[in-house]
Amino acid sequence: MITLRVSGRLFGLPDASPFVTKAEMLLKLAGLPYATEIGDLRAAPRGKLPWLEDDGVVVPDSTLIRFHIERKYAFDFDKGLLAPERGVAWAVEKLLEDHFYWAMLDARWMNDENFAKGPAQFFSGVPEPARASVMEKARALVATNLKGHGMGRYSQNEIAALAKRALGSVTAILGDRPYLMGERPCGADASVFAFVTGALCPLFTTPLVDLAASRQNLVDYRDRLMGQYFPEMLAT
Ligand SMILES: N[C@@H](CCC(=O)N[C@@H](CS)C(=O)NCC(=O)O)C(=O)O
Repeated sequence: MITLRVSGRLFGLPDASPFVTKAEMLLKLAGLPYATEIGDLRAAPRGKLPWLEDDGVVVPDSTLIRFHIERKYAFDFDKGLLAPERGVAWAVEKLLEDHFYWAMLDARWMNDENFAKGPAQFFSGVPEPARASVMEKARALVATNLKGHGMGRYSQNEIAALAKRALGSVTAILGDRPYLMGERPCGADASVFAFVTGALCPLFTTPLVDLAASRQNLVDYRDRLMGQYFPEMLAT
């Protein structure tokens, strides 16, 4: 029995966290039956979502979840790809996860209006009067992490320029193919779908939405894969 610990279907997205959406899509790509349950960050093995429980084995981190599926279920997400294609797919995935993600985090957490519409919802269970100070502490930690990563040291214009390059690279590699590397989905499609969908989320006021929306192949890709892997989201 596989249980994926998630943050939940928030902001009109399959999950508030792109890493959770990625992990859920990996399970779908591998054809594994699973259930989802809301995960409490305080119980998270590495303090982050997602994590997976598979017959008593606990696996933190979306990439370690991929490795677990590859190993335990002998599933090759990149079957049919040549070595250079596997290399490009991995590079795109990490461009989005370890670079573009921070631009998205900055837009959602550091902008007051976006924070109020989005991440503030994470704290709705915190009783008053502590809620405001708990939220401020969490935002301060995100600001510190953004500085530690480096993205938080750029101006808003610079972040937008970096995000534009990142999305432009994905657009160019995807071209008019149905999936990142061609006719079949590969492992990196789980990340591409998660991050493109997150970038296009209309709830947030950020240049990322316009940058992603101006790339028609990204919009079509999001719509196509949403219908294929998360059709229930289209009905909501
Ligand atoms: N490398 C991790 C990243 C996961 C991650 O950053 N999750 C965020 C949500 S998008 C999280 O749980 N953040 C909570 C925190 O940092 O306190 C993965 O691939 O799963």
